Amino acid sequence: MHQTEWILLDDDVMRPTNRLVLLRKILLSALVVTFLIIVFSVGMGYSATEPKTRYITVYAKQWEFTPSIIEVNQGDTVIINLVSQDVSHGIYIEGYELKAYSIMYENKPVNATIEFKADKPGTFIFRCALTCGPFHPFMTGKLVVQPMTPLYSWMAISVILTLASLAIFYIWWW
Ligand SMILES: [Cu+2]
Repeated sequence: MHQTEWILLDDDVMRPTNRLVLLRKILLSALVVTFLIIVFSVGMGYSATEPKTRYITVYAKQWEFTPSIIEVNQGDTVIINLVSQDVSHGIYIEGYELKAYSIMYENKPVNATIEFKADKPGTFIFRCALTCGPFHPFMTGKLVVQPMTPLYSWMAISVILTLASLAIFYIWWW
Protein backbone atom coordinates (compact mmCIF):
# COMPACT_ATOMS: atom_id res chain seq x y z
CA MET A 1 0.00 0.00 0.00
CA HIS A 2 2.71 2.34 1.04
CA GLN A 3 4.81 1.49 -1.96
CA THR A 4 1.96 2.14 -4.43
CA GLU A 5 1.46 5.56 -2.96
CA TRP A 6 5.07 6.41 -3.46
CA ILE A 7 5.04 5.27 -7.06
CA LEU A 8 1.95 7.40 -7.78
CA LEU A 9 3.56 10.40 -6.17
CA ASP A 10 6.71 9.83 -8.17
CA ASP A 11 4.71 9.57 -11.38
CA ASP A 12 2.89 12.81 -10.68
CA VAL A 13 6.10 14.63 -10.04
CA MET A 14 7.68 13.20 -13.15
CA ARG A 15 4.86 13.92 -15.58
CA PRO A 16 5.43 17.65 -16.30
CA THR A 17 9.18 17.11 -16.31
CA ASN A 18 8.80 14.36 -18.91
CA ARG A 19 6.84 16.70 -21.14
CA LEU A 20 9.52 19.35 -20.77
CA VAL A 21 12.27 16.83 -21.56
CA LEU A 22 10.36 15.71 -24.65
CA LEU A 23 9.93 19.33 -25.76
CA ARG A 24 13.63 19.94 -25.27
CA LYS A 25 14.47 16.79 -27.18
CA ILE A 26 12.30 17.85 -30.13
CA LEU A 27 13.71 21.36 -30.09
CA LEU A 28 17.26 20.06 -29.81
CA SER A 29 16.76 17.58 -32.64
CA ALA A 30 15.28 20.31 -34.83
CA LEU A 31 18.24 22.56 -34.08
CA VAL A 32 20.78 19.84 -34.79
CA VAL A 33 19.08 18.83 -38.04
CA THR A 34 18.87 22.47 -39.19
CA PHE A 35 22.49 23.00 -38.30
CA LEU A 36 23.55 19.83 -40.14
CA ILE A 37 21.62 20.84 -43.25
CA ILE A 38 23.16 24.33 -43.28
CA VAL A 39 26.74 23.17 -42.73
CA PHE A 40 26.40 20.31 -45.18
CA SER A 41 24.80 22.33 -47.95
CA VAL A 42 27.43 25.06 -47.61
CA GLY A 43 30.12 22.41 -47.77
CA MET A 44 28.55 20.66 -50.74
CA GLY A 45 28.16 23.93 -52.58
CA TYR A 46 31.76 24.84 -51.96
CA SER A 47 33.14 21.44 -52.93
CA ALA A 48 30.93 21.28 -55.99
CA THR A 49 33.03 23.98 -57.66
CA GLU A 50 33.91 22.02 -60.76
CA PRO A 51 37.37 22.55 -62.20
CA LYS A 52 37.15 24.81 -65.21
CA THR A 53 39.34 25.73 -68.13
CA ARG A 54 40.28 29.38 -67.80
CA TYR A 55 41.39 31.31 -70.82
CA ILE A 56 43.19 34.45 -69.73
CA THR A 57 44.74 37.02 -72.03
CA VAL A 58 47.52 38.89 -70.29
CA TYR A 59 48.70 42.09 -71.92
CA ALA A 60 52.30 43.07 -71.32
CA LYS A 61 53.65 46.57 -71.75
CA GLN A 62 56.43 48.62 -70.15
CA TRP A 63 56.23 47.85 -67.24
CA GLU A 64 53.11 46.13 -66.23
CA PHE A 65 50.89 43.15 -66.83
CA THR A 66 47.16 43.54 -67.35
CA PRO A 67 45.57 41.88 -65.46
CA SER A 68 48.24 41.92 -62.79
CA ILE A 69 46.28 39.58 -60.53
CA ILE A 70 45.04 36.27 -61.92
CA GLU A 71 42.65 34.33 -59.71
CA VAL A 72 41.80 30.70 -60.37
CA ASN A 73 40.62 27.71 -58.37
CA GLN A 74 42.77 24.75 -57.55
CA GLY A 75 42.23 22.08 -60.17
CA ASP A 76 41.47 24.55 -62.96
CA THR A 77 43.23 24.25 -66.28
CA VAL A 78 44.74 27.67 -66.95
CA ILE A 79 45.57 28.87 -70.42
CA ILE A 80 47.43 32.17 -70.41
CA ASN A 81 47.80 33.99 -73.67
CA LEU A 82 50.58 36.56 -73.39
CA VAL A 83 50.38 39.54 -75.72
CA SER A 84 53.13 42.18 -75.83
CA GLN A 85 51.90 45.67 -76.59
CA ASP A 86 55.09 47.69 -77.07
CA VAL A 87 58.34 45.76 -76.90
CA SER A 88 59.04 42.06 -76.43
CA HIS A 89 58.08 40.72 -73.01
CA GLY A 90 57.98 37.41 -71.30
CA ILE A 91 56.22 35.82 -68.37
CA TYR A 92 57.70 33.59 -65.73
CA ILE A 93 55.46 32.12 -63.03
CA GLU A 94 57.34 31.33 -59.84
CA GLY A 95 56.37 28.15 -58.03
CA TYR A 96 54.98 26.65 -61.20
CA GLU A 97 58.25 27.35 -63.03
CA LEU A 98 56.54 28.23 -66.28
CA LYS A 99 57.91 30.58 -68.89
CA ALA A 100 56.82 32.05 -72.21
CA TYR A 101 57.79 34.96 -74.43
CA SER A 102 55.77 37.28 -76.59
CA ILE A 103 58.33 38.58 -79.07
CA MET A 104 57.70 41.62 -81.24
CA TYR A 105 58.19 40.69 -84.85
CA GLU A 106 57.77 43.39 -87.50
CA ASN A 107 55.88 45.47 -84.93
CA LYS A 108 53.45 42.68 -84.23
CA PRO A 109 53.59 40.47 -81.18
CA VAL A 110 53.99 36.77 -81.58
CA ASN A 111 51.65 35.58 -78.88
CA ALA A 112 52.79 33.01 -76.39
CA THR A 113 50.63 30.51 -74.60
CA ILE A 114 51.13 28.76 -71.30
CA GLU A 115 48.84 25.91 -70.38
CA PHE A 116 48.95 24.27 -67.00
CA LYS A 117 46.86 22.68 -64.29
CA ALA A 118 46.65 24.86 -61.18
CA ASP A 119 47.18 21.95 -58.80
CA LYS A 120 49.15 23.88 -56.15
CA PRO A 121 47.14 26.33 -54.04
CA GLY A 122 48.71 29.60 -52.95
CA THR A 123 49.93 32.94 -54.23
CA PHE A 124 52.62 32.90 -56.88
CA ILE A 125 54.50 35.88 -58.25
CA PHE A 126 54.89 36.13 -61.98
CA ARG A 127 57.37 38.46 -63.58
CA CYS A 128 58.61 39.58 -66.94
CA ALA A 129 61.06 37.06 -68.33
CA LEU A 130 62.74 39.33 -70.85
CA THR A 131 64.79 42.41 -70.02
CA CYS A 132 62.51 45.09 -71.42
CA GLY A 133 63.80 48.37 -69.99
CA PRO A 134 64.90 50.10 -66.79
CA PHE A 135 61.84 49.06 -64.78
CA HIS A 136 61.80 45.49 -66.03
CA PRO A 137 62.53 44.08 -62.53
CA PHE A 138 59.32 45.69 -61.25
CA MET A 139 57.13 44.20 -63.93
CA THR A 140 55.34 41.65 -61.80
CA GLY A 141 51.94 40.20 -61.08
CA LYS A 142 50.26 37.64 -58.87
CA LEU A 143 48.69 34.30 -59.58
CA VAL A 144 46.25 33.35 -56.83
CA VAL A 145 45.19 29.70 -56.73
CA GLN A 146 42.29 29.30 -54.32
CA PRO A 147 42.42 25.99 -52.47
CA MET A 148 39.65 23.53 -53.03
CA THR A 149 38.43 21.94 -49.82
CA PRO A 150 37.63 18.30 -50.49
CA LEU A 151 34.17 16.99 -49.68
CA TYR A 152 35.36 14.73 -46.87
CA SER A 153 36.84 17.73 -45.04
CA TRP A 154 33.41 19.33 -45.05
CA MET A 155 31.81 16.12 -43.89
CA ALA A 156 34.31 15.91 -40.99
CA ILE A 157 33.75 19.58 -40.13
CA SER A 158 29.97 19.19 -40.12
CA VAL A 159 30.15 16.06 -37.95
CA ILE A 160 32.52 17.75 -35.47
CA LEU A 161 30.39 20.92 -35.33
CA THR A 162 27.22 18.90 -34.85
CA LEU A 163 28.73 16.85 -32.04
CA ALA A 164 30.06 20.02 -30.42
CA SER A 165 26.68 21.75 -30.61
CA LEU A 166 25.02 18.62 -29.26
CA ALA A 167 27.42 18.58 -26.31
CA ILE A 168 26.83 22.27 -25.62
CA PHE A 169 23.03 21.95 -25.71
CA TYR A 170 23.19 18.80 -23.61
CA ILE A 171 25.18 20.57 -20.90
CA TRP A 172 22.99 23.68 -20.93
CA TRP A 173 19.52 22.22 -21.22
CA TRP A 174 19.41 18.77 -19.70
CU1 LIG B 1 58.76 43.20 -69.76
